[in-house]
Amino acid sequence: MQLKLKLTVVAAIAAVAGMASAQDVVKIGHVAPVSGAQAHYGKDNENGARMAIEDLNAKGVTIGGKKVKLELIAEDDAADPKQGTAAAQKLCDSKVVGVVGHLNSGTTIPASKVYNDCGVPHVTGAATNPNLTKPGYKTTFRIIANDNALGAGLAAYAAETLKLKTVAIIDDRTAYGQGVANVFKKVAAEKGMKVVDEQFTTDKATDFMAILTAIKAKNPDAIFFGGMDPQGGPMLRQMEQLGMSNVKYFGGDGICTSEIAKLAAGAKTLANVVCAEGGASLAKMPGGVEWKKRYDAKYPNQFQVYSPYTYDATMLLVDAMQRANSTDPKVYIPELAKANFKGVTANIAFEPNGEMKNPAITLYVYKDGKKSPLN
Ligand code: ABU
Repeated sequence: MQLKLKLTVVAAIAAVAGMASAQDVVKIGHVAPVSGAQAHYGKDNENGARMAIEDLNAKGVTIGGKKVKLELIAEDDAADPKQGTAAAQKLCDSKVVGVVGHLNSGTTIPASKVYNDCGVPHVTGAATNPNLTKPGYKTTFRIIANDNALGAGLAAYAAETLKLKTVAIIDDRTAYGQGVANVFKKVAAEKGMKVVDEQFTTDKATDFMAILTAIKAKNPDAIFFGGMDPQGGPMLRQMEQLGMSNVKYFGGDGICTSEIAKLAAGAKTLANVVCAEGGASLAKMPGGVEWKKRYDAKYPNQFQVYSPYTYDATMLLVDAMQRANSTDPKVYIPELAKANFKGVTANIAFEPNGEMKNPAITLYVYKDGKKSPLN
C-alpha cells in the first residue's frame, strides 16, 4: 500500500516536472524558401534566425521570472504563395508564439492574414512590397525599407546622378517584382526618363533572349528588372551575349545578392548593375561588421542579403516578450509595437502600421565581382 502511494507521488512529481519543462520551451517560427531556385536566400534567412536563437539560449533567457529555452521551428514555403499560407497555418497550429518571415512579398502578404487570424505576430526582414502593411494587421511588422523607397531611390540615382534618359522595364509578375518595377517606372517618368519598353517574365524563367532582343531594338540607356537573382544572373549573361554591354542594369534588393555574381558567370554586364537594399550597409550597421564575422565563421559562404535582419527580427520578438513578462502574443504584441530595440542592423522602432520608422536605403554596385556600397 505504502509502495503504491510512493509510486503515485513520484508519478505526480514527474508529470508536473514534465509539464513545467514543456512550458519552458518557447517556439518561434521561421519561413522562407529553402528549396527551389531561391533556396540560397531562404537558407541565409534561416541561418540568421537560428544564430539569434543559439545566441539567446547560450546567454540564457528569462521571461516573467522563468528561465525558458527557445526553439526554432523552420518551415519551407518554396517561394510559393499557397505553400506560404500552408506553412503559416502549420506554425499557428504548432503554437509558435512569433514568426520571422516570410522572405517573398508574394508569400508574406497572404500569410499575414493567417497570422492575424491566429493572433501570432510576424516580423519580416525581407519582404518589401508596401501592400503588406496596408490591411493594418496588429500582427505584421517589417524591419527594412519597402519598395516605395527602393524604387524611388534607384530612379533618382538613374535620372539625377547618372543622367540616364531612357529605360526598359522587365518584371517577373510576382508581388515583389511587379511592385518595385511600378514604383521605379512612375518615379523615373516623373524625373524625365522615358520608358521605351516593358516586358514580362516569370520567377521560373531562365531564357530571356526574346525579351532582351525586343528591348535591344529600342536602344535604352538602362534596364530595370523587378525580380530575383535566379533570373537576374542569367539575364546579365544573355545581355552580354546580345552585345548589350553598355546598358545599365537596375534592380531592388532581390538582385542585390552575393549569388548574382556567381549566376552571372563572369559576364562583364555585372559591372553595370546598380541595386538597392532597404537598410544600411554592413559597415554602417551598428553591429554589422562584428556580426558578419561571427556569421561567416558559423555559415561559411552562405551570406546573401537578409540574415542580419532575420537575426534582429528574432531578437526583437524575444525582447518584446521579456519586456511584457509574457510569451502570450496577446500580452506581448503591444510591447513589440512599442519597440525601441538596438539591433545589429539599426535601432528599430515601428510606425503604427508596423512599418519601420526611418529605415535607411543603400545603393550598391559590383566591383571586380564583389558587391560594394555606393553610400
Ligand atoms: N524584397 C525582395 C525579395 C523579397 C520580396 O519582397 O519578395
